Amino acid sequence: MSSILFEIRDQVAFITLNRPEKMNAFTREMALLLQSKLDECASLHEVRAVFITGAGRTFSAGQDLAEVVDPEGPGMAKILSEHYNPLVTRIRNLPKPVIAAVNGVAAGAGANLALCCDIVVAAKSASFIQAFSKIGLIPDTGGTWWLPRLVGWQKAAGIAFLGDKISAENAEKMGMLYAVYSDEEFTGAARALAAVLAQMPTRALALTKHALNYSATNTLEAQLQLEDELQQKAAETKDHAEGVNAFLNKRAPQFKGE
Ligand code: T3D
Repeated sequence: MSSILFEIRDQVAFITLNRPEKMNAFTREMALLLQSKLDECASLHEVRAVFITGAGRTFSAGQDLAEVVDPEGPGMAKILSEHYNPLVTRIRNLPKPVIAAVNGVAAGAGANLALCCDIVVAAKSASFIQAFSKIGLIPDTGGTWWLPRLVGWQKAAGIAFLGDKISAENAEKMGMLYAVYSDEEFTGAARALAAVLAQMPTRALALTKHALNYSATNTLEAQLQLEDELQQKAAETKDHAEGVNAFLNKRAPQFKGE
């Protein structure tokens, strides 16, 4: 069975991290396969939203620690530069919305991979653990970048230093998540969200994502300039014309992602 399951349905690419017996911990093979699936999502016109979840009771326990101590393994330098860093940049640069549907524990690189997605939703029983400090490491996979931006400096430091388990409800209260659903509703609600996003004006969402990426480091003046440039591009899309036409004719828009 593949460590990454991949299926396209109704213009949504469903990606499932699939090593449930090892809490979907990442090996090199799995990280590289996920990278290639994200590339496929970027290039396929029929994919208009990406949905990442975990098989079984966990989202992901992060790096496979058995691989870390394997003398034949990739070693720390490759684990970050060839596995997780390219995953984060692929997700941030993918010109389509990426949803992390956190079904259970998300630990270490698994937690931060979820947090770098555009929209993070979680089941009520899910949790987030910056497990790094427990094994003498620092948060990676963008954790030191995302956490202070999402939850503020104090909470970020506490969560990163202590490595304690943050429930989905507390994570939502802190601003780490878009929504938490009951365990019963979770799969349906998360998929419904992906279905809605896949019918939206994909290019405008991609341009919005681009603007949000830059907002973290831009000055206000630079961001206003960027919005100006990106809005010109959005205004040239067929979906913009369709949206305006649908509004004026009092009908629902039919966006094509063009
Ligand atoms: O060098 C580097 O490491 C650089 C890269 C760093 C990136 C990182 O992600 S560092 C952080 C790595 N992750 C962790 O430290 C988390 C370790 N796992 C846990 O803390 C717990 O397993 C969980 C909280 C995720 C779940 O706990 P629980 O009690 O529900 O399950 P469990 O019994 O601990 O685990 C079930 C199985 O999964 C077990 O295997 P076994 O004994 O049944 O054969 C366990 O060993 C395995 N497993 C869980 N996490 C990992 C793992 N195997 C390898 N690597 C793991 N990360």
